[in-house]
Amino acid sequence: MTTPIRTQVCIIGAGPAGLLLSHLLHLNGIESVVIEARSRDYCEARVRAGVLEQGSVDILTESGLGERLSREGLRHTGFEMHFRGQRHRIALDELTGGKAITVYGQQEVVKDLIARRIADQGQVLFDSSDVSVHNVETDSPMVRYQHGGIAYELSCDYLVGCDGFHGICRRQIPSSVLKTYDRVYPFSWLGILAEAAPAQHELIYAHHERGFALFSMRSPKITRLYVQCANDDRAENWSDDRLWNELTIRLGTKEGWVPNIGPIIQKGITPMRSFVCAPMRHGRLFLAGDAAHIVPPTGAKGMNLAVSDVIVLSRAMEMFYKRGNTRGLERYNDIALRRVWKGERFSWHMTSMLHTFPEHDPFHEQMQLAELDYYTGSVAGRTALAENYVGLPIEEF
Ligand code: FAS
Ligand code: PHB
Repeated sequence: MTTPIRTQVCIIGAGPAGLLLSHLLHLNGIESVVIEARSRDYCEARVRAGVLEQGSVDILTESGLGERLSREGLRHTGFEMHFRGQRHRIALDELTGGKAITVYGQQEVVKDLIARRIADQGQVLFDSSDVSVHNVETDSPMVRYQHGGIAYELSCDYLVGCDGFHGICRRQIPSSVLKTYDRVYPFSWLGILAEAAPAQHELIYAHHERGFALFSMRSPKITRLYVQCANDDRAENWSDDRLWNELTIRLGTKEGWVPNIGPIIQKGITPMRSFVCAPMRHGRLFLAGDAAHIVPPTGAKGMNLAVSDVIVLSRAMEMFYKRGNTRGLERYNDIALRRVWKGERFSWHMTSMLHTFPEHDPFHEQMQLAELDYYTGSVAGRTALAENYVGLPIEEF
């Protein structure tokens, strides 16, 4: 016995993409239901991205989610690149007419979005199971799922797959239609959270002959750090001493800057991948966020590309529901994909420039150092880095 129900937009996945889409649709009077496999606690506890582009900060602020973000987020007007033991600052605000990035953990964004959806009586169905997708090529897609021990059949006008890289929605696009682009890198990142006051207030991306390292932070008391490691490496292979020794060598400068050391409270390994699927629409199914694309985190683009997909899609749905105009829905795939590919390019470029590759010979390393010299040594080069890092503009329909 299944209970038939209906909504305007069904969203699968309560990560940043699904939650933000539901919130923006609500503000435009469009009804949605979010179906999420995991618990609320699980979704709020996932430690992932840390950097918000200017456009992500703007949409959260403009849509009423800026209070804690402005109070607890760390606004950065620059970041540093270290190589040959020297530091090079990229002055984001000077190079982009005042834009910046904000360090604010993805889990904080998710907490703010969930709290607001609940406050607005939004339907976010955590702990859903047996989720399946049907009829996406008709004008009434349908989702079957179990929630609270009851089986439901949810019909909708549009279905949006915000279910991440391992979700079910991408698979609804026939293999005769779907094209995928995939690059798995020959290394991973070992990330740690440490109870240590950040030794400086801006992020550092470091190229070193021993491998890449990244210095970031979560608060005035918590430092976030990453080291490049082998794909088959494991967090337990890295003692605290080995980690701090490696981080100090790779991030340290000739003038003596080193990160502060403290108790490590979280360790985890993240593989590195570039992935895109096209199209991001099939029939009445749309894909947004990691369901459609993955980037190596070197460019801090993952969550931000999910946000920009959702900004475009929410504008398209507003155009349809308020004015009966389908132009935005028809243009979503082209506009979203064009910005995704530019995010993929920047993430691939930062990854290629900063990491050691097993197949690299001395010539490759000189090319990396020449790239780093060029991009930090000229206004044109620094501007190219800065405008990508703060986030490229989103096209209008
Ligand atoms: P998400 O994966 O966040 O959310 C998808 C949701 O769908 C999940 O809650 C999942 O439970 C749910 N779901 C899946 N299948 C379902 C089903 N069948 N039914 C119902 N629900 C289903 N990005 C950065 O910018 N910087 C970083 O440092 C960074 N680090 C990362 C580290 C890790 C380990 C990972 C995995 C990703 C990292 N990312 C990083 C990228 C990450 O932030 C993503 O870009 C971001 O989570 C994308 O958000 P969503 O598209 O909403 O997908
Ligand atoms: C983080 O703070 O987790 C972070 C910052 C910048 C990146 C990736 C991760 O490029």
